[in-house]
Amino acid sequence: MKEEIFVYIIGTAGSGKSTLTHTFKEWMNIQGLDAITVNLDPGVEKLPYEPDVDIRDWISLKEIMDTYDLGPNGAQIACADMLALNTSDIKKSIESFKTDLILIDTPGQLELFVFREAGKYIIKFLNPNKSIITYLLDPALTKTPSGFISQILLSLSTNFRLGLPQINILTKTDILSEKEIEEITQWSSDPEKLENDIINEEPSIYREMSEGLLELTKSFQNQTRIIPTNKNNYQGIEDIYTLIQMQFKGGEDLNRD
Ligand SMILES: Nc1nc2c(ncn2[C@@H]2O[C@H](COP(=O)(O)OP(=O)(O)OP(=O)(O)O)[C@@H](O)[C@H]2O)c(=O)[nH]1
Ligand SMILES: [Mg+2]
Repeated sequence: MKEEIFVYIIGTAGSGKSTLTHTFKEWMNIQGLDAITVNLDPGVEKLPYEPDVDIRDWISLKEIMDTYDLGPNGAQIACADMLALNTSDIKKSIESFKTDLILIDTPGQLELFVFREAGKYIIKFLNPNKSIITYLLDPALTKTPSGFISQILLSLSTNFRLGLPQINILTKTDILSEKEIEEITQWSSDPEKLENDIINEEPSIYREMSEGLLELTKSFQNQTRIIPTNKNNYQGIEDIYTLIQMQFKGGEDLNRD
């Protein structure tokens, strides 16, 4: 019996979603574990992996732009809404693989999947009870205390909107110094440090605004923990896999081949 756990890989544009999809699948293969990749980005031209299921087989951004005379942003919105019309075919295609882990690479702009109806609809249609979100934090947006809080708020907003178990992941750690990685992971586990550090950041309005926001992030403390990863090795992937296991199987390993 295959597990069919759906892992939705979500993050801001360029945060490393497609790269993590690729690295995660490679790691699963090396471990002798079963997984497939699903590309839900109709506009992507080049992917670092060969998707097993690909939305571009049903929807093409270029075609939508031409047919409806839309610019790239309008066409992305139209495509996101059209995703919902193809869920039945996508589901059939995924089910034909009979696999344990389904790694779903979502469209570039987070709001297309998280805030429009289609994302929620797809999750519900595929399997809401066996779905988990991995939320990617891009170092470029996470390096300062205010950037970190903004990213955590976006992660919480994603969590609130989709209402699923969620794992926060810091991508591209190879472009950060050891000190920066340590600082970001400390902010995620130690709200007092975050509070002290934001006090020193300009503009001073952060001091007034941050109190309520820090309280909010504190109340979601178990969801602010983040796992560092990067594309050059498999750092963090086993931890992500273990957290997925714990969520659905109480920590038991999926069947190895
Ligand atoms: N140095 C470094 N670069 C990375 C890493 N992961 C991704 N990148 C780079 O970041 C850029 C964006 O990566 P993608 O995986 O395409 O990110 P994405 O979130 O799928 O991007 P969109 O779908 O276009 O929003 C690419 O140039 C990647 O090579 C990493 O771990 N380290
Ligand atoms: Mg991508």
